[in-house]
Amino acid sequence: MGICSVLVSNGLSMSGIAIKPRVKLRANTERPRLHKVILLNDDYTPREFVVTVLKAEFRMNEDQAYRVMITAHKRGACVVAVFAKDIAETKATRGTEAGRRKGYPLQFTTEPEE
Ligand code: TYC
Repeated sequence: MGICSVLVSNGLSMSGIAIKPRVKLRANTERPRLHKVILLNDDYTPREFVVTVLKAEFRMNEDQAYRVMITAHKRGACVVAVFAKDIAETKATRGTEAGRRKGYPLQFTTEPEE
């Protein structure tokens, strides 16, 4: 057999002759995108309960939580905060479940930032 072109871990071919990689590797410099946690309005969840959940899950004080709640109430939705994807998803799930446990349709969603 002639020179084998299979790459092995030391960057040499099986015959021990150095071979040029076929593809250019992309520099791994892109940071993972942050994800927004978004609070959605509904007609049933009590305002004070929304404030309580925001304080508990997002470490907000009363004023911050009230402002986010009232913005979602008036506009339909409000960005609560941004996190790494897995943290955003966990927080959104926990917030939604807190409402569900009380029988409320409260919902938090996530979406990637640009
Ligand atoms: N709209 C609700 C009410 O009038 C209160 C509310 C605010 C619910 C924000 C959800 O994300 C929300 N009781």
